[in-house]
Amino acid sequence: MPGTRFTNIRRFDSIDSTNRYLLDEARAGAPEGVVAVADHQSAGRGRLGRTWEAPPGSNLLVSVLLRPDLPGDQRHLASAVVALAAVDAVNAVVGTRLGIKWPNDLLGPNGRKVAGVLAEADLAVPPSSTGTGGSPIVVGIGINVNWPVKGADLPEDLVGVATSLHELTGHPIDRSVLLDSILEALEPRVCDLATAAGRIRQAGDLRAACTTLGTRVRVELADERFEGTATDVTSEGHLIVDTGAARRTVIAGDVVHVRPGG
Ligand code: BT5
Repeated sequence: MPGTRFTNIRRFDSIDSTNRYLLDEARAGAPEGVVAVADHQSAGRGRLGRTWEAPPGSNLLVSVLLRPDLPGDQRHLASAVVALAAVDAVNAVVGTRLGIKWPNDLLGPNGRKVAGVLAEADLAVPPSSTGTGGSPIVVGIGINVNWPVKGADLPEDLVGVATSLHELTGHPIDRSVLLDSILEALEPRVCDLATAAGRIRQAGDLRAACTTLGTRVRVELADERFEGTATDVTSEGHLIVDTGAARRTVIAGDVVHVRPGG
């Protein structure tokens, strides 16, 4: 996208995972701003070993390589800026305002999942040899653009869970227009990651877009579950959950699921 750092766009008809590809590129020293976009992924990744489904030629499957100089406890903001850029772009291109279900889902007004974000970092990789920034974070997003429509061909576990921009608007959407809009919206947000004031601004935008706030949630960590009301997103991007007995700080990387509470 001209005028942004995202000018090196690598397109694939089919690949296992755009995140896997960019992590390998990062290990080989690729600079910030490389983008990988695929028409189909044979092994699309979700968080924690889960999979991301999309039939060939239907949805946006894209990853970006970032090298932000982020304090370790603020790394979730790298993932958040991609989610926020996608919210901006969907609003601009399609006129639909998606909400962010903390930590990494974009939901339609019907509460169904339109997109998921996956940030992966290999902390063993040194900062770029080209001198353009810090340790790499690959942030991938899968957006259900033209699939599913009317729930057709959905795997059983996604029925009533997934929706698409086509389904929400009633018409097909041009994926390349949406991608350009995301990269344009992402540029100033990534710039913000470089300063304390910018990071506070991005965390504020995340808080404003986060539809989890004010709702009852059940939080599943690897070794613990608890329920409470989600009350805030901190300036690091963490979720505050008030259990009644305590205000718990929930860190994105520790979360297995955040589900509606009873
Ligand atoms: C995510 O994980 O939501 C992150 C998805 C990231 C996908 C992108 S595509 C480009 C880049 N390259 C990759 O390999 N990955 C990234 P998680 O929160 O773990 O959600 C995964 C769960 O969402 C699955 O277990 C399913 O239940 C559900 N799911 C799978 N495909 C879906 C879809 N198309 N729409 C809605 N839900 C889906």
